[in-house]
Amino acid sequence: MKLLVILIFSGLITCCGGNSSHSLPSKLLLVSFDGFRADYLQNYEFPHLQNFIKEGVLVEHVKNVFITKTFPNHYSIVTGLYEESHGIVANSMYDVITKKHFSDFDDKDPFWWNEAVPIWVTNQLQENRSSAAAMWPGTDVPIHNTTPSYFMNYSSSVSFEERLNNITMWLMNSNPPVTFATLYWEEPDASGHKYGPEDKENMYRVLKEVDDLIGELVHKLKVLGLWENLNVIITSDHGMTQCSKDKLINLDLCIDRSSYTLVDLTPVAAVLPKINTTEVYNKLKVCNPHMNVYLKEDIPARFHYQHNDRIQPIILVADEGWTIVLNKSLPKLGDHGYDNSLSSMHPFLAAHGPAFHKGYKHSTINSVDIYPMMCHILGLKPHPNNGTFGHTKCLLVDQWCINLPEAIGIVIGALLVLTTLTCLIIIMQNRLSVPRPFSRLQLQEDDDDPLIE
Ligand SMILES: *[C@@H]1O[C@H](CO)[C@@H](O)[C@H](O)[C@H]1NC(C)=O
Ligand SMILES: *[C@@H]1O[C@H](CO)[C@@H](O)[C@H](O)[C@H]1NC(C)=O
Ligand SMILES: *[C@@H]1O[C@H](CO)[C@@H](O)[C@H](O)[C@H]1NC(C)=O
Ligand SMILES: *[C@@H]1O[C@H](CO)[C@@H](O)[C@H](O)[C@H]1NC(C)=O
Ligand SMILES: *[C@@H]1O[C@H](CO)[C@@H](O)[C@H](O)[C@H]1NC(C)=O
Ligand SMILES: *[C@@H]1O[C@H](CO)[C@@H](O)[C@H](O)[C@H]1NC(C)=O
Ligand SMILES: CC(=O)N[C@H]1CO[C@H](CO)[C@@H](O)[C@@H]1O
Ligand SMILES: [Zn+2]
Repeated sequence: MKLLVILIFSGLITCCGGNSSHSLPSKLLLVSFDGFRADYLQNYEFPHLQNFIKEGVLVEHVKNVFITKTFPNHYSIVTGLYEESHGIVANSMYDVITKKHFSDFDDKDPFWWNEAVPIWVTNQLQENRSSAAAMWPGTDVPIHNTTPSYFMNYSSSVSFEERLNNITMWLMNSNPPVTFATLYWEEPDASGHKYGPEDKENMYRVLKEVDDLIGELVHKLKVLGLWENLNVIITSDHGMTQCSKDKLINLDLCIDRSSYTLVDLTPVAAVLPKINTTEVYNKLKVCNPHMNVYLKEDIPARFHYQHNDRIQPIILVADEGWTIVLNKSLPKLGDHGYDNSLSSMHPFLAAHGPAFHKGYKHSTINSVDIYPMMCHILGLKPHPNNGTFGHTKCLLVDQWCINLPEAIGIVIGALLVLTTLTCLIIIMQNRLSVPRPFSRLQLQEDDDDPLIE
């Protein structure tokens, strides 16, 4: 009895007293290692990343968005939107109405980005908060007239150390405080393209370098005293698959180049016919069995890749590992961009910090679910999006979650217990109802239990 009272009392004290930790604004650092295929984690060693996961959470597969390319997927992570809804539908785009072009080297016109509001902009519109970016597609563009308060112009020649130094400096010394920050790194994507993911020897070396960078990141955060209070998400935009010179689809064998404009090439080609769409479609349709050809209106709904002017009238989707070319040899040994239901296209997600459980593993979420989770951590009201907050509840300490297998287990368990009890009661009643001539009242025992005094 006394023990119970003490327990209840201490519970009241812990939940109603000491709210100092809640008054600090939550901070979040979002890190992307481009092209980090989910199963690299199973097939290679990552001592530093595994340590990070041991004290945090891991989502083994993140189902990303179609097309599984870099710019579109990075924008989906920070907006929670499918590509047709955020407007960055490829790394290379053409807008028929304005005749504007977009490419990864010419991406600074806000026109392309303004169909959505990325989280760093929303974060900054809240009182006394700023955002910082050590690169991330779109962070050097004034989207809705707003860049992060602190950012770098994109340049692949800035070292990881410099990106890390500057982003941590901004996280520490800024006023108003930086509560949302991004960090982007080009590997293992660049090497994945160059060697192909099946080149174990080279990928081993490259992935060890990536793991060492994660080690540097954690070390730096610890040295600066940021580690305990900062939430850190490490994820990626897409995976990588092996390509081959024997898996080429040469469009020149099927159709004259003069009859269409090619806005994007492989593995998803965006085709803008010059005169007769039906004619171009009919020729491409029979071009190669390892390529699906869709009129815009027939693109499968599961791709969520249709309702945007920047999606061209015909798209060609190569089968996994196949490369679309214009009478050329194989350009790269590894590629991505394919169907987002292929597990080779999926990245992973790991997270650590006060918002996350410790030592929890989860099988899968969608990349669009990351946005509502980040908004929750930062206390921001999310813009309308395609993610589901409920999918990430199990990762978060302040949420009550129960996953499906557990729920089924509990229901079955409860049913078993109920059935057993019912049977026991029936048996007991049957026994009691047998007349017992010599039964008499039992003396009531003193129920004062000395143990709980
Ligand atoms: C913003 O923060 C600064 C410094 O922390 C403080 O002086 C100022 O009053 C704050 N402004 C608002 C509107 O909260
Ligand atoms: C990083 O910070 C240093 C020191 O403030 C500055 O000189 C440098 O230009 C910054 N680097 C980038 C890429 O912005
Ligand atoms: C980015 O580049 C633009 C144009 O080259 C320049 O005006 C601007 O100062 C640069 N911003 C930063 C943060 O380096
Ligand atoms: C492909 O290119 C070669 C020369 O590089 C040329 O001889 C050949 O005709 C071309 N084939 C097609 C189908 O355009
Ligand atoms: C387009 O091509 C198809 C098939 O070749 C043909 O039947 C149709 O008449 C053409 N339409 C126009 C507008 O030229
Ligand atoms: C995705 O979210 C946007 C914004 O709420 C909405 O307009 C769009 O219809 C959604 N897409 C799907 C497939 O639900
Ligand atoms: C017990 C305690 O620390 N209470 C604090 C909770 O937070 C409010 C506002 O941040 C403070 O005013 C209380 O003193
Ligand atoms: Zn790439």
